[in-house]
This record gives sequence, C-alpha cells and structure tokens, in this order.
Amino acid sequence: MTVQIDHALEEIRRFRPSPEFAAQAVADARLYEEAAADRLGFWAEQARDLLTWSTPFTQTLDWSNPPFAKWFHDGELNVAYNCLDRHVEAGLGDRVALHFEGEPGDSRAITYAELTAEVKRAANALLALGVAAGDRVAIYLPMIPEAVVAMLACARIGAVHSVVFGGFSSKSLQARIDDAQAEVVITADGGYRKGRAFPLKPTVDEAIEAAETTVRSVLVVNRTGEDVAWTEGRDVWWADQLAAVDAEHEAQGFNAEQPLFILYTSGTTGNPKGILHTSGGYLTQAAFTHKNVFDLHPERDVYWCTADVGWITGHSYVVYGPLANGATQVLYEGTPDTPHPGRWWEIIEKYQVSILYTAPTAIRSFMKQGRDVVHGFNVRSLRLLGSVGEPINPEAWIWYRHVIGGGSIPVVDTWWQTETGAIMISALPGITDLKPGSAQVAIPGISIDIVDDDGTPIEGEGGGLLTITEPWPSMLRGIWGDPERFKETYWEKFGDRYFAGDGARRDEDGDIWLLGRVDDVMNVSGHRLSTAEIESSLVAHPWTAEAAVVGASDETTGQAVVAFVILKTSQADQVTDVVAASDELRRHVALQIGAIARPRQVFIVNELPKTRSGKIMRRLLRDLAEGREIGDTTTLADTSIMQIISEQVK
Ligand code: 6R9
Repeated sequence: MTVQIDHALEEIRRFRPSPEFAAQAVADARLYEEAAADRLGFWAEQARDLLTWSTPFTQTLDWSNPPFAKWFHDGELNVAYNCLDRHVEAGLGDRVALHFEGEPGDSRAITYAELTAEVKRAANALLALGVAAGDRVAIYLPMIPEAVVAMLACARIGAVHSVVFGGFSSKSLQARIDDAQAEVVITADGGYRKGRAFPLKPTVDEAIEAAETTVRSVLVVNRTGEDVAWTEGRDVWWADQLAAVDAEHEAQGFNAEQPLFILYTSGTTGNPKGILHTSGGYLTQAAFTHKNVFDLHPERDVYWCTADVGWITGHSYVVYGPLANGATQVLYEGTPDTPHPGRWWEIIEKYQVSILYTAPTAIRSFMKQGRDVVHGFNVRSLRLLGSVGEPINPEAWIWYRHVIGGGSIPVVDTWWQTETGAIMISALPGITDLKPGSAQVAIPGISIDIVDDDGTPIEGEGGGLLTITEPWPSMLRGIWGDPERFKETYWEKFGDRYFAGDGARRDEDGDIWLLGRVDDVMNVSGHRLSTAEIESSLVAHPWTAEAAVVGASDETTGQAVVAFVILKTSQADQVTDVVAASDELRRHVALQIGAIARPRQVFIVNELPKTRSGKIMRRLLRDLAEGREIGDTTTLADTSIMQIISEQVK
C-alpha cells in the first residue's frame, strides 16, 4: 500500500523580486544550470572560490563506502584561518566582525584583526592545557564573543568542539561531556537573561562531579563577576590563561575531513545523538548558502542571526558561514523582551541591521504583541529577512514581510537540519518568485525528492516524505561513537537516500512545502493530515497568533484533530466566550481546508510547550489531548508550561 499525506491548503499569493533588488543580487540564475550540468564540479568550484586551501584537493567526493561520505578529502585547510587571518591579510582587519550587545546594555565592537588576535591567544591557551588535534572540548557559554572565540580556537588547532546550550541542565551537560569524553570545558561564571545574572559555573561543577570522564581543565570567562567556587589545579580564568600565552599562533592546515564539531540533537526516543561535522565540505556549504541565500554584500551589510551558538543555526550562520564570508554581524546575549518588548527593533535601529535571520516562533510572538511595538523604532535599514526552524505559516510570513520588512523586501524560508549542516531548501533572493509558507526550491547542487512509504517518487501534488538523494558537502559524517545508529536512523528506510523525518509536498510549480515532522502526522478516517496546514489555517484567522494541532485517538475516526490556540493580545480581551470562539475557529478550518480537517476541539491557551530552540513539542500536547500522563518534559524551555496548559484546558 502506498500512503501519502493529504493536502488541501491553497496559497496563491506570489511576490516577484523587485528590479532594484534583482539588479544587485549576489546569486545568479546560472548557479542552477552549472550545478545541474555537473553537480560535483559545481561544488568543487565553490570550495575553491569561497575558501583558501593550504593543500588543494584533487578529488571532490569519495562515496565508495556509503553512507560515509568524504568531501575534498585529499585537500587541507584551516577553518579558523579561513574565518579570520585571510581577511586581515586581505586588508580587512579594521572591519567589524562582531557588534556585541550584552543584555544589560554593555556593547563592544570587535574587528577582524582583534578577533584574529584573540583566537590566536585562545588557541595557544588550549595548547598550553594539553589539548591536541582531535581532542574534544565542551563549550558551555552564554551568547558572548568568547563563545565564538572558543569555537574558532578549537577549530584552529584541530580540536573538536561540542557546544552545549547555556540553558541546559547539569545532567544534559554531564551526558554530553561523557558521550564525547571531553576533558576540557570552557564556561563562564554566568550570563545575563531576562534582566538577571544567571550562574553557569556551578552547573559545570555539578556536571563534572557526576561525570565518568575526568575533566582536567575548566577555563572560566569572567562575565557577571559573581562569586564562584574554585577547584585549584583544574579551574583557570580565561583572561589569565590568555594573557599568559604567546600572542602569535600560526594556523596549520588539517585534512578536509578533520572533525570540526559534535552537536547533540535530541531524537524523539533514546539519548541525544552527537551529530558529527567535519571541515572542508561543511565550511564550503555554510559559506555558499550564507552568501547566496542572504544576498551578502560584506562591505556594506550588517547581518544578524538571532540563534544561540548552542544550536546548529548558531554554528553555521553566526560563526562559520558569516565569518568565512567576512561579514559584519550583531551578536546579542539576551532575550527579545528585556528590558522592553521592542529590544530587537532597538538593536536593529542601533546597528542599522540590513539582514535578519530568525525563527517563526519569534515572529509569531511579535504578531501576538501587535505591530505598535515594532513601529516605535526605525527598522528601515532591513533589506532581507530569513526564517528557519519550523514551517512558517503563510500569515506569519506576510506579517514578517509587511510589518518588519515594510512590505517590499524578500523573505527567505530556509529548510535544513542539524544533520544537513547548512541550508538545503530556500528561495534565492533576486531570482525566485516568493511564495509565503513554502521553502520553495533545493539550493543549487542539492537533490531533494518527495517519496511515499515505499520510496516511490510522488507524482503530482500529494504529500510524502522528504528525502535527499545525493550526498552533499555539509552532510553529517555520522553519529559520534555510533555508526550503526547513523545508518539506522537516516539510511535504512530507503537504502540509498537520506530520510529527513519531515513530510513535504511539491506544488504545480515544483515548489516544496514542508508539512511538519512525520511523527506528528495525524490519521483521521484514513486521511493522513499534516500539522503544518491546519496550523497555518488557524493562524490565518484574524484572532490567532499561534496554533499547534495534534491527533488524539477517537472512537469513530481513529484519530481526531485537537488544536491549541494562542490569541493575539489585541483580541484576547474581546474574545470572552471561549466556547463560541472555539466554534468559530473550528468552522474556519472546515471552511478553509475541508470538513475532514475540522478540529474536534479547539483549546484557547496562553502558552504552548516549546523546546529551547523554539520548536513546538506536539508530543506533550498529544498526551494531554488523550488524557495520559504527560511524558518527558526535560527538553522544554519552561517545564512548568504543561501544568499551566493542563489547567487551562480543564
Ligand atoms: C536548522 C534547524 C530540524 C527540523 C527539520 C524540520 C524543522 C527547520 C524548517 C523546518 C519547515 C523550515 N525545520 N527549518 N520546517 N520549514 N524552514 O532548525 O535544525 O534544530 O536540527 O531542526 O526543524 O522539521 O527536520 P534542527
């Protein structure tokens, strides 16, 4: 039997690139032709054009032992040299690399020359602590410049960093230290979040205490100045250690397949997976997509990606892509609403940010507040907007373009994963006609296919499973220490192609629409319904700011759609009768996509359960909708949320 995901939501709005934008665009439509004519030749050319190699490669791809790929593997390069020294050597040392904005309002500009000098010292500091190429270093820091410095210092000496998000618990940190056997940890006394200093060092102490791995050294950045406990012989202040070592460090080339980092991503079941990325291919695709998808003009743009370096988006689009391209960017430590709800727009005005890359969850929370908050600031410096992390509802896309973008600038929705390392599906601004809600097209050199459960490509517009049919430069090279799990998770289902775990469909123009995680697909009376379309329909109602839908078991239909909806602040006061409101929203969905998708129940709530990177955790809502005990909530940003929602739903 072939099972497909049904689709019904139509979106007909289209936005042509303006002639002015197209005339100055970095991307060129010929990229698609070149990649189609000679895919490997295309990537080899990008690797040579965008990066500096200490030993040129002669072979592009070695796929003799699938699914273990090697890209450019007889070449050598130094990733940190590519992100730093070569820009200074090219006379760009005075260009600002980072405009750092601390949450309490402290700020500093760091040029490429300064960042290079700092990374050289940090590299020497790590060497002095006995860190050698291939060793793993755990990084547990707030969003401060030292996080970028620490990552690049590891890269510079061929050590493998494992960045652990500063909001994770000591238990998560301990598990990651042990899995990678990291013997050195880089942390800070603390950081600032939501108007308060929060401690980090005690969490590290606890994690090390519980860990099986013996952590030799802990480098501690002084950020908040709070008192910290100190283990003599193990703990060292970052500033002291950097001051004590030589200022000069010459970057040595490493093999293109030298491991660069491990980043843990939580699967739906089992332990988090340590996703392994290597050097040459990763940096090639990060730099290529950063330049072309964001239309980067490094000499005049100010770029801001709001992701934390603890996520893949922070790795590829705060650290490696932008710095390899010599970009000037904003690095912000805190939350969007501290000390006031317009903080982001204030930062954009202050630094004249021209490119903004953020997540739908943030856009929807601004939609909830209303446009007045944005209109208090001048954000007219923006000329390109990007989205990542979840499907962006067409209505949120329109809001982003109109309210933030002033109605005329491109919005690019970028689909990719921790595992893919860099953007895989996105419009290219200036070339692609934009469609709100669709991630649109595979980037040049990437081969995407949508198939049914048997792996048969889907003809027409039906929804199916998203797969990647050819190896790509920034693909994960494996799961740290677990090659079997790597094969099982991503390759076993179809044998010869990568299974992403997302539902997707292609429309009549060939544009790709992401439908949500396959695990979240609902089966109502034999129809497979995706979460994304019903959620987008709910968000298209003028009352709604945000929505999550799940399938709950149902005696007559197998599963029934249950929706959880957050109303816009401006509406919340007016909607007093929740029963009538929920009827109205149910009717709206039935009208927009059909009776089959009509939610059995719509609950009006104030919050939705989200991961720390802002993705909705539907699994927990399913538990609630089916009256089960709520499952594991440890990855929630706020673990009390489910309690609050349960009470509201009662
Ligand atoms: C970069 C990142 C990956 C999962 C992915 C998909 C979802 C990311 C998306 C998107 C629809 C987009 N996702 N971008 N869904 N449209 N533009 O988020 O990596 O944290 O590993 O998550 O996120 O479900 O499979 P990661």
